[in-house]
Amino acid sequence: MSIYTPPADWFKAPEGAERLWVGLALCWCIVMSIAMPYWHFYGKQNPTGEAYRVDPIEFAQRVGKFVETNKVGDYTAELNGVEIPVPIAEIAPGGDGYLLARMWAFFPILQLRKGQTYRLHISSQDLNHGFSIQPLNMNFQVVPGYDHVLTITPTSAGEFSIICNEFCGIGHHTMTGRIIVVE
Ligand SMILES: [Cu+2]
Repeated sequence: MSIYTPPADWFKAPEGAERLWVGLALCWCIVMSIAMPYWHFYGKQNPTGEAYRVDPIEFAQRVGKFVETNKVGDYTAELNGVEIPVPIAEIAPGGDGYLLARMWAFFPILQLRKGQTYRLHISSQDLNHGFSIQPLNMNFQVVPGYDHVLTITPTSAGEFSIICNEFCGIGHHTMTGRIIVVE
């Protein structure tokens, strides 16, 4: 209950400049509301992919097995002046490959062939990480307990960096990985 009764004519329809600005804002709201579904269907969006529940330890074991059977070499990564060998694993064309994200690295280095299609399983061993392939505009969340499956077909050869773009602690800025695409 108010302390006094407002006058009966308290509401006045906007007029003049106020009317113009409210009208402009309303038009823009309508444009943006149409743009959202439009961009969903016609914009170059990242695919949502598939996701399955997985136990983080079990996923790490699958990654280990994948690296054991598909290792083709070693890659020398450098961190703070220290050289660290990281295995390179090649995914069989049309097959399944595994990538593990953890504080603060991606494991292993993946090798792919241009024009072949792969199912790439990505998960995290500890906490939420990001999976962003540079310099492409691809960006995904990597959540522990979920096996995120991306169906990918590399269209150009070269070395691509993977960076984590979800802040994941003190070593976040060093969390990088690599995908090698060969002809
Ligand atoms: Cu991370």
